[in-house]
Amino acid sequence: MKLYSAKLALSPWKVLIFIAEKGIKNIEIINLDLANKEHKTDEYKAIAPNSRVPSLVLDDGTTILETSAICRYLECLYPEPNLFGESPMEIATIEMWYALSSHELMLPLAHGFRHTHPGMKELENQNKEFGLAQREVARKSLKYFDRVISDREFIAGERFTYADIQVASVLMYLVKLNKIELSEYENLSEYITQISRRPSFSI
Ligand SMILES: N[C@@H](CCC(=O)N[C@@H](CS)C(=O)NCC(=O)O)C(=O)O
Repeated sequence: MKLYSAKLALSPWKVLIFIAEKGIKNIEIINLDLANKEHKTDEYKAIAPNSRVPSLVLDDGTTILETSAICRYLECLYPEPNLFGESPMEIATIEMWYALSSHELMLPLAHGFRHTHPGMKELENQNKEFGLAQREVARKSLKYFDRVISDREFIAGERFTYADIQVASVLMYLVKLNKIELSEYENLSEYITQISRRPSFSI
């Protein structure tokens, strides 16, 4: 299998964390240079028509796009350690926190960054006003997630799951890029301190 990835890109980083948590060794990592638009070539578009990373190409040439779809596929091939839940309630809880954090935290932070940062001009049809408004939405969500994490070690229950990969990577990657100080959110800061000790997060 081949994983098309990119250095310093959030979505592929989540898959790399997932792979490290599982201890999967047989995936070749191919890094595309997004700044040089290596993801916009005809050759890569034949693999990923949306010109996005990550994409996972199987040995028979089949391609899987989308971070969660790739991780779910790998979870089926490598069930241990389980990261998507075991009981019906646990599966639903992980999915719930994944979806909530995607819509209410990751997207506003991503828009806040992509629509305001000069370095993103080439990749985004920027609307600064929209970006700044999304940043304010993100601040409210950060407050909400700070309260949520105040009484627990992990976002979706008693153990580390895919929902933590989502929330922690988003916080580590996108908060600073929005010129927001994570230290303003005491409980989230503590959560990140703990999660970042996991070896999978140092890749
Ligand atoms: N929903 C997709 C998002 C993938 C995505 O947006 N990847 C970014 C890197 S983090 C990308 O390829 N950006 C290239 C561009 O914007 O042109 C997923 O979860 O895999």
